[in-house]
Amino acid sequence: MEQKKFDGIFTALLTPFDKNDCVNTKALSELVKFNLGMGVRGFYVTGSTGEAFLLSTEERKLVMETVRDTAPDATLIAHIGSPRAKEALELAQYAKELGYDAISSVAPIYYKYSFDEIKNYYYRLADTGELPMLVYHIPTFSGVNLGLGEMRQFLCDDRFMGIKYTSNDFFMLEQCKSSFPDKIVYNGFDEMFLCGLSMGADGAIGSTYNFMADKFVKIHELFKAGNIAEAQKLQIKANEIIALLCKVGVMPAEKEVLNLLGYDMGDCRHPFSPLSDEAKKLVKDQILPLI
Ligand code: MN9
Repeated sequence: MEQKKFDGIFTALLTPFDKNDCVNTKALSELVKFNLGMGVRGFYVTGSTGEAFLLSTEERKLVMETVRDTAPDATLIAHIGSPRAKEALELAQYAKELGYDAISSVAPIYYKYSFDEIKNYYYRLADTGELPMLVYHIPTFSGVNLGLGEMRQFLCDDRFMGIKYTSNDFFMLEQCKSSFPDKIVYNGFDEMFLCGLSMGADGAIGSTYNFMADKFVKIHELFKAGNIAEAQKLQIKANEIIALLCKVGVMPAEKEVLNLLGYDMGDCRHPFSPLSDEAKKLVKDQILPLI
């Protein structure tokens, strides 16, 4: 596996919807181009941030295809995870057909599966997709908290390229990377990117990069150059913005930021609520000036 192709900053793309609640492919292409201009290495497509679990199979395919057509040279990772394993398998195959570089999945959610069942889910996806598999570790959302011993069982397997690591247990992140230095570990919480880097992360996948990837590309460069003081200043600046996004609701607020920047993102899909006028005002008056 080419390590270089997979390191750096990856935007966990938002999915824009039009007035009729359909995927807005024109706005999606524009968002992808804007992100390429900010220096991202590639995209994580139809993940949590892309509202994967609120999209139909056909919509997920449409998003995957639009991103591939707009950014054929970027490194593309398709999140194909689904509580319906059959859907995940179909999407794994589709990612391969489209020429994606890797696939990724959250652990199967809702039912309490045994670790053997979780392993079989991942193995079948990796074998069907015939692409490097990235385990998406996000215990607070998925309710599946794989431990170090379990994670090692994936990392020692040639079919698995690494982990998208969305947890603040940085000891475990370090242990995963130190045990398998050739595997890729992506930091998942943008507000803790610098912590992840200092414990061995190769890069990051995140939602706030949709409109401020340039800051994180810079943090990564500064870190690699050993300029930790400057990297820390930038992380703190980004965190001022992220704290406000959290106050409003991360994804709806991110879409509103982009709406104000001229990208037609619409709202997040029901059961997310549209932003109140008060929340819109906060985004405009407090977040926008910080970007
Ligand atoms: O993909 C994102 N995680 C979730 C990663 O959405 C659960 C992060 O980018 C967060 O949105 C971000 C704000 O907490 O770090």
